[in-house]
Amino acid sequence: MQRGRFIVLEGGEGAGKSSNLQCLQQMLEARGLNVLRTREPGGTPLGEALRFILLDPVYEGMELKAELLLMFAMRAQHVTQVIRPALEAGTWVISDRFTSSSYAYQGGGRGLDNDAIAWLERFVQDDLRPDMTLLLDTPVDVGLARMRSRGEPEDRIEHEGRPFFERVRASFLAQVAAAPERFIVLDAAQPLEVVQAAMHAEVERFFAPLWLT
Ligand code: T5A
Repeated sequence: MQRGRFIVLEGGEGAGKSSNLQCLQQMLEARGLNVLRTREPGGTPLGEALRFILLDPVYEGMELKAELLLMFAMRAQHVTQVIRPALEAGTWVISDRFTSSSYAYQGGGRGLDNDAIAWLERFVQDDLRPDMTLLLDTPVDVGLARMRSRGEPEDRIEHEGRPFFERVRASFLAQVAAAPERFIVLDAAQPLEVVQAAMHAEVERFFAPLWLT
């Protein structure tokens, strides 16, 4: 049986990850593939419990290293319980965020050491890396305006100010510059139908050799 593929959607707040993940799922299922949709923080019962803690404003002032370690504790469970078994069973896994978010938020946003994040990445994931990461890139103001237009209370991380989110965006773009072969960047400030059409075309192109086998 052919191993499944692992696709991750990344981006800042309000970039449109959830909106585009649904479209991606439909596109892959239309090809007859089994698709598992998941998210981080979350993805398992333990991960969802940790998500609640990570995002609850009651934990304002959480130690930055504690935040990073909770992200990787969540990920350890997610990788072992959900992602690896699904890929080995031939299922395609599509995730709303993964380790690039740790580099962007805890590394770029919080200023933690990227070498420490890289060590945790190897410790928790061994050789598991996404086959493809779609970065939905928007100017920070666009994403924050979309997020706020939903009128929902802000979570602990959404409370951060604009400079924090500028650092997050800069980190995502630096990750792309360092490993362009691993990322597809989509201009997510465009209307949703335009973003989805671009995503569709990029995924078709990226996996074209696979569709032919
Ligand atoms: N985090 C996560 C870390 O700090 N480290 C880590 O390692 C990980 C994994 C939760 C938080 O955790 C942090 C990052 C986050 O702060 P989350 O649940 O993914 O992660 O949180 P958000 O990014 O805040 O999720 P959002 O739901 O806000 O953003 P989405 O999913 O990117 O956006 P979406 O699809 O819900 O769209 C937002 C709004 O915009 C509209 C949608 O209709 C919706 O109303 N929209 C568009 N409007 C116009 N044009 C478009 N192209 C649009 N696309 C979407």
